[in-house]
Amino acid sequence: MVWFAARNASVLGRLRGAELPFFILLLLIKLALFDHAIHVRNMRMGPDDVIVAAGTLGLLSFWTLWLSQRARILALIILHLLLTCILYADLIYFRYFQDLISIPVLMQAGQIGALGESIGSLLQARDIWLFADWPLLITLGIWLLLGRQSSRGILVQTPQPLLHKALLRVSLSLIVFALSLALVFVPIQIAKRTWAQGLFVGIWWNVSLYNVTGLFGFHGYDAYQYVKQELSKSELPENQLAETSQWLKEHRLRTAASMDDALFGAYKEHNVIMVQAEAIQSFMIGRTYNGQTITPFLNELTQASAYFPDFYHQTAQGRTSDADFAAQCSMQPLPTGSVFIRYAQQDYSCLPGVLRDNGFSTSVYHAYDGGFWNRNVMYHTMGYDTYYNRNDFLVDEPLGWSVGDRSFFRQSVQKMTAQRQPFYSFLITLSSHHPYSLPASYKTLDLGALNGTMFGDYLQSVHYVDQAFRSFTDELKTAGLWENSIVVFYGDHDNSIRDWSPFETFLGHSLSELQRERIQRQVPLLIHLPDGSLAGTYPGGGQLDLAPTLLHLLGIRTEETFMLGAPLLTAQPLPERTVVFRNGAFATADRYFIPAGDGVVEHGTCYSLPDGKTIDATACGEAAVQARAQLTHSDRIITHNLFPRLRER
Ligand code: GP9
Ligand code: MN
Repeated sequence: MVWFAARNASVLGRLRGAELPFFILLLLIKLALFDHAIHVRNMRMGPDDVIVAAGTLGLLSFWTLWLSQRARILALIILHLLLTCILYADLIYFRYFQDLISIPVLMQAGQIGALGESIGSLLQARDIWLFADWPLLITLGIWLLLGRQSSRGILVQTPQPLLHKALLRVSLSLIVFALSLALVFVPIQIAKRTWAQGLFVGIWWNVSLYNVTGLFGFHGYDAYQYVKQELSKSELPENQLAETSQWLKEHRLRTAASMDDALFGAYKEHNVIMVQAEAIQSFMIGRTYNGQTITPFLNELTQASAYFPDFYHQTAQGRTSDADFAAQCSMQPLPTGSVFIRYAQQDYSCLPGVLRDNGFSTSVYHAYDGGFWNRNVMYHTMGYDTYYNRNDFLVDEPLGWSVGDRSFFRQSVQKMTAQRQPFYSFLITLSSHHPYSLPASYKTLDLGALNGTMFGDYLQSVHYVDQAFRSFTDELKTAGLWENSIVVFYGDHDNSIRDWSPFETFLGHSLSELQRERIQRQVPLLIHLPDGSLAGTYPGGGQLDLAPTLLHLLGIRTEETFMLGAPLLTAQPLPERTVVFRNGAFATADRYFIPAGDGVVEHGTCYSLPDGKTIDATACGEAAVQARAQLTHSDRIITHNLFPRLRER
């Protein structure tokens, strides 16, 4: 033993200074193993990522250079064990949630708890490689701890005076710190200016951040964001709270439907099945091109449903997640980023939570990675009992990002039949996602000049979704759910195709600026009521109106909910509605307003509808001020989490 200690001590003595690079190298290998194990599409650890990762490890460990060699080795061993544990926890979490552990996740006990039953299936034999070095490192650590006397002489054998030694250590650590900082920030800055523009502003997925910052960089950034948000959580001053509370009261008076309305509670305790369809716009509903009907089933269903041809999406940078938030919570999305990511832990009153409080079982279905758009966290906050994500679907029809919508719908109905009734089921489709590339066998339309273009592929995808939706309704009928459910179908946002010439080819005429603006904003909305009643065409409406519409039909009061929209189906018509867009634009039945870049109302463009003529901006002035107020107060309520304080008032 003495021989072993002395021999090893002398080896360590000779390796003086090599322990830090060795620590970094070992962890780089583990990070590469981690990257390989999570295997994210289109993301592989490249040379840039290795540089950033080495830099982060340098930042995590530079301070050990202040210590004596013995203490330093011990500190590095402990750090190494700790980082391996974090890395492994992330790996297990990723296998289940397709996401990385963030601080909000740690705060939601239920999230990690969900792993409980499946933990066995998440552990894999090859993970042993992550721990292969542990026996050696732990033995070395124990030996260093126990072998104090024998090792001290060899390891800390330095003739220099104390001050000189301290100066040397501090300077060396500063050099390592500065170098590590450069290794982290230079590649990230380059990425931010080139291919990852806007990444830190509009984060849509922790994994995309990881792709640039590396694993420990991600955790560092996540902790920084969390602390920053906590520190900036100033209480909104009482006078501003009173102002928002007052605005909310007046807004409700303007928009609330009467509880005495004949449709209030007309469909009490019916199931609600709501489908948010990826990138489905309104312009091709009811249209044919080259003798082909794009959406035969939706066209048919418009006849049997309450159909809103002028319905608008109200999304911003958060895209699908904004549509989801607007529809479920009836609040405005944020000007930058997504509410799902930035404020996933506020005390919202959204449709699923309200329905759950009223005895409904609530579930959400989306066959993609659970962590995308931070859904794991947000769906818990919103009040869903169950979130069925990609893990819960069999990919028996591989298509695009995941399983095809047809199979997604079929498997969702199977799950739905097991739900306790009344239930609320929210389904988010995916097959018609940009860039709309489908296998040849799925392209069943002959679109002439548009064949092979992205716009043509978009129409093919929409046609596929239309057919998938038909089979969904057939399956609902077979399962006996069609007759006792309100079925809602709406589009989440536009198709991101910015070249207008194929739109004009398809529609057969050129498009004015206003027509383009409206085409880009209009998504279809169909509400099918169990008995097919209220079928017909209705004006206006936006995504913020969806939750209030359903609550009205189900006979659930909305005063406590902070919902900013208004019911679309009422027996007594409501006063005129303004659909407010995130950039301050708005639409009413007879006006459409596009604000100027400088935000001055008079500099904006006011159109009259339906003729589309430009009129004096003052004709839109009052509604433009109201629109801005809605955005300001919605932001205030979300960012300051005013829900509990407003409820108390
Ligand atoms: C992925 C899907 C797409 O889960 O919701 O989101 P998008 O890119 O449309 O915002
Ligand atoms: Mn989308």
